[in-house]
Amino acid sequence: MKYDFTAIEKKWQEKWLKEKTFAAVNGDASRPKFYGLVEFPYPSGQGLHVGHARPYTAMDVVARKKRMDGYNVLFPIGYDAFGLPTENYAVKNHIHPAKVTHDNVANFRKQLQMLGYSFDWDREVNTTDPDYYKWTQWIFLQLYKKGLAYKASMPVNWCTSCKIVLANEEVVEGVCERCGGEVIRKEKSQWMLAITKYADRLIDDLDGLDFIERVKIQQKNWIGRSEGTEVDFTTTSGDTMTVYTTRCDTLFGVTYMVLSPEHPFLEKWKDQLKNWKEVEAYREEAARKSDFERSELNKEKTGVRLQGVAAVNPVNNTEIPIYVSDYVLMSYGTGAVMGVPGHDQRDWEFATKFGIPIVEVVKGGDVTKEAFALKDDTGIMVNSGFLNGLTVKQAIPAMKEWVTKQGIGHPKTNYKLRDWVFSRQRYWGEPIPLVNCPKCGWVPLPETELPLLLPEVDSYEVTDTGESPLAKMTDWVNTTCPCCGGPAKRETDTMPQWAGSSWYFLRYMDPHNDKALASKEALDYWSPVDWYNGGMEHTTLHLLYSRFWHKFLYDIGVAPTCEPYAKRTSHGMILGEGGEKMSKSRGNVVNPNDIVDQFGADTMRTYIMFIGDFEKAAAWSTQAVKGCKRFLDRVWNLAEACTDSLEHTPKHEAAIHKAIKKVSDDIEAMKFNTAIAAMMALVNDFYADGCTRGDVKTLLLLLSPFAPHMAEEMWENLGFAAAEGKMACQMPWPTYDAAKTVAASVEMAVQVNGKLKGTVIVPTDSEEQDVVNAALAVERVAKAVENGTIVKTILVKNKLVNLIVKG
Ligand code: ANZ
Ligand code: ZN
Repeated sequence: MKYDFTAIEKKWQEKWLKEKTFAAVNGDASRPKFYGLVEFPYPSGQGLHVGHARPYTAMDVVARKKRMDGYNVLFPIGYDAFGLPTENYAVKNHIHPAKVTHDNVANFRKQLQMLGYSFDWDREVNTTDPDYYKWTQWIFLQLYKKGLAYKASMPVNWCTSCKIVLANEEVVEGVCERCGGEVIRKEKSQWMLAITKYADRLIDDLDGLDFIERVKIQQKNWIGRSEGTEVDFTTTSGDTMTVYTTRCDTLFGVTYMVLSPEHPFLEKWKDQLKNWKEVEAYREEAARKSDFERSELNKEKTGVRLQGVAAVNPVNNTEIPIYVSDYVLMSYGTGAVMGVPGHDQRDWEFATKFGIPIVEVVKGGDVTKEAFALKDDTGIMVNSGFLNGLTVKQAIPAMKEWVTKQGIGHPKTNYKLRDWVFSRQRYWGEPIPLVNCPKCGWVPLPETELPLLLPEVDSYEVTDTGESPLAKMTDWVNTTCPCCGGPAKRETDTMPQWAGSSWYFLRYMDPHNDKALASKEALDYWSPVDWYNGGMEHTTLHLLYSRFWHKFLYDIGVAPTCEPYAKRTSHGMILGEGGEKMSKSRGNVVNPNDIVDQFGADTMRTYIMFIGDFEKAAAWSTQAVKGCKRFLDRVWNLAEACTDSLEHTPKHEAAIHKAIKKVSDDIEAMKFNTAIAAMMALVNDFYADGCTRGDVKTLLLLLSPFAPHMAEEMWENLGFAAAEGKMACQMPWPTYDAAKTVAASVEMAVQVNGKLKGTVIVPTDSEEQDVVNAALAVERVAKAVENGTIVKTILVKNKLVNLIVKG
């Protein structure tokens, strides 16, 4: 019989869909639950990418095995469909973004089904569906009501080409992540979410989670908790200038101060500053740079010394100059720093350029050549009054205590994490359900009025003032205040794309609920997600945002657990043939449709799991795809090669039990490639020594998570479906007998003085003397030792014996 993968795959996909084979059952108490999650795709016009296929196939393999292990498995999928690419495409082609989304989703769905993923298709979600975004808006209102959503005038990143405000994370190396355009800073009133209030919990709660270490580290670094001190310096203007430092031990080494160009003191000191014009020009120059450019370590330091105001170092009452310089950011700490050129390299460069004295306060380096910044805190304090002789480690708390007692400072924790800029001046996002009333201020819409639908507009272009296209919809904008009934205006900004993906995993638990984002029963039953696999690129944004929303939902009694995901793993990228990133411009993009047409979905799935270590990047190889196809062809032909017996071939018994153990363990550990290698080896054994229908039966069960269509077809053809009354995917996962995983006998290499002389078959785990006796029975070995004496025997158990012969 020919392996007609096209017909076979279509047949089983239709059956699974029709029979809802992979439906998860809410509330089933008879089985343990398993919730496996993959990051839902953005339905772009390009369609599904092989980069999706890797994580999706992996979790599909896990989900299929878990079902066979007896779990009630929730393995859902949906579409993260709001966002800029669709909107930009809609603008360009004059098609409504909803239509674009609909078509792209239809294409994605088809492709996902074509790959045979065992998703529960009745739980599909789409973030642009009003029944879905109703709850995104509802969560936003709860955040607002708890004071965690607030409006602030912020210096924001403004992409001059997209004409849109970008979140910090959308600015990559100083340019717009989306279009590569120039990013400048602009003041704009924005909706903000107070994620920083959750910073400590977002760090501390990582301890209890089974996240791969590099994910934990990245999250911690992104949040960037820093334990330091705020210290007040008096100034000759009578103001108190507060700085943030992690090194208060170096206070005796402070020889100047720096304000960031946006610091409000500059404006305030306008009249006292003799060189205001110069300062003003410097500020304008700085405004044109991004924070990224400004904080680049190697850049030439610039700045202006303030003429007319100075500061006083509180530890020695010395007057020191104040500068304005763009290496100090307004968005961190207090926007002001104390300059310690002896021990901070940026300060050293600045002081050297401006001729500021450099004082050594920690012994060990040569501060005339560079700043002495020890990585550890064992350095000894010098030139530092009451700190002299202490180590840095001792001096920090001592100085902290001193400034606190003097009433000029206190311990302070800072974070790199900023509150989340939540407004977008765009059309294709969730409308923010708030109304601005001249009398009542910001008023939330009553929850009964949700969803607040996105109105139809004629053009989706942003206005050049940077306002959302919704601002042009005066009929929609002008409304009545839900509070006083007077005339009021709707918010015209929409939510960022991160909103819908911050809680979608909860909606899957109960996707059609119109009373709540999900019922309490569903949330209690399925929470938390047992295993979430996704890309490393989502570690700091999506993963952090969704943990934040989930913690908030936990705090208000909606979510039953304080963390959404028990386990997080991450896959490596799929690179093009030749190891470069896949891209249109390189012309090396592999389209899953082509692979499926040519080789079938089962080959595509097997190959993408076989491609290499799951956590590492791997390059596409058409040659290796063909190799996987050959493997499946060989499996297919076993149906005709096998004998009718349902017993395992005695010779294969150990190999089969070993393979079951290997494939079982490897799937749990995401070592899919070695699981497949084990099955390939088993198939080789079957061909070498013949096999039974019983041997093939076990193989099909092991193979079914990887190549499910072929497995079902052969299962049926070999009569197992009829005999068991079940599809392979509904069978219990095969079990192994640990004792049987050990073969009764092994073949060992025999060497004499390191040279291979032959092999012997001995009982597994044989002792040295038994192996030597068996070896000496081999003619070539006997000859080689004939004229000497064995002075030493080297035994590598079950592998090799080496006889050292002299004489
Ligand atoms: C004096 C000092 C001496 C510092 C020394 C460091 C080494 P982290 O660890 O990242 O929190 N700093 C504070 N606010 C700043 C701002 N708005 N822009 C640029 N730099 C700022 O870094 C804290 C250190 O970064 C602070 O400690 C301060 O320099 C600087 F030997 O104060 B330090
Ligand atoms: Zn009102």
